[in-house]
Amino acid sequence: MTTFLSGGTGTPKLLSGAESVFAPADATVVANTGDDVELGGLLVCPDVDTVLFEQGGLLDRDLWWGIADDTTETHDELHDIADAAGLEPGPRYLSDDAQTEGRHLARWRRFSGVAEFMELGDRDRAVHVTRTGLLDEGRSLTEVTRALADAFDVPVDVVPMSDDPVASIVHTPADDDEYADEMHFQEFWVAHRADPDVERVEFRGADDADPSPAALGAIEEGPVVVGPSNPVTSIGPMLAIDRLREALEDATVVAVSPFVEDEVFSGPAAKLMAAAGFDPSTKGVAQAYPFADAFVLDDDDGTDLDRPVVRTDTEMEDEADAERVARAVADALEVV
Ligand code: FO1
Ligand code: CA
Repeated sequence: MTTFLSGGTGTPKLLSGAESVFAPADATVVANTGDDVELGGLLVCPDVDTVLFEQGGLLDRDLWWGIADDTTETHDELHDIADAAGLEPGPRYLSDDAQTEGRHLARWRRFSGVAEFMELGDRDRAVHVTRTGLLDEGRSLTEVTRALADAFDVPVDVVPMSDDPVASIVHTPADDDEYADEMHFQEFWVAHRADPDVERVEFRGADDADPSPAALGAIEEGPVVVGPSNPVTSIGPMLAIDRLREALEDATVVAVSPFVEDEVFSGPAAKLMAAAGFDPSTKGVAQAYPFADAFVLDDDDGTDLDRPVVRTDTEMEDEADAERVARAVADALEVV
């Protein structure tokens, strides 16, 4: 067995070429759910879905989210209606009063669907309708994720880090008048293109969240591969759940740095790392993962670490690149 911890891009990319190195039938992918939002009554789980769509062969590989060649008829109509009715475009948070109790519902990740601020493709939306409906019927997010994996013939076991809601909340400086003092990660990333200054990142709900039994079991069984994901917003939510972090401390763990020294391959990692008190570099990744037993670094990355290192070209453009990085991960597992 091998357990992969995944965010939205780096680890799904690694998995795209890993099957000759790590047999899919023996792989469990624990997906971050700190990015999840409820939008227009639908629970959207971006990181879970990127793994499902990549492994199911339907991912949009230009964006690394959503379904390839999806249409946006419903999304466009939502905007046309809002425009015609003179309704302000989103993000539109729902009021406290609008909250209904439900296991997948939590006010701080609930957005109105009016002028939907994230683009949901039509086929993608069908996934969210199915997921939300099954949750409303009383199934856990783990069960629902496995049902969706079956639907898309996904060969790996994909499980959410928790069945309980956790939300990555970005705090901005109080003296900055341009933006609200706190916002959901998706508002920071999609609506504001990572422009706000970040003071800290909070994983709201993590103190009360249990690990999903499947995620905890897979980490305990190990070994664990932390893919080249954002240590703060992709892996941070998992580390904020005490029992997951403790299980990682006891596991054999290899981590792939998403940096080449202080250059990051994609996304807002550097800014978020600095806000979380880590060096925005490979050195900071090692600080963020004190439980990691070895690292895979790019061969242009000369960072001197206190743990074993395997080097390869970690830039992944295609499946052959991903296979090369997967082999380096397997080599790193040999030396720990
Ligand atoms: N990212 C965007 O930049 N703009 C979008 O409109 C958008 C919509 C969206 C819908 C479903 C989904 O699963 C992901 C979506 N993403 C969008 C990606 C997402 O914001 C992030 O890249 C991940 O949460 C980071 O892992
Ligand atoms: Ca390189």
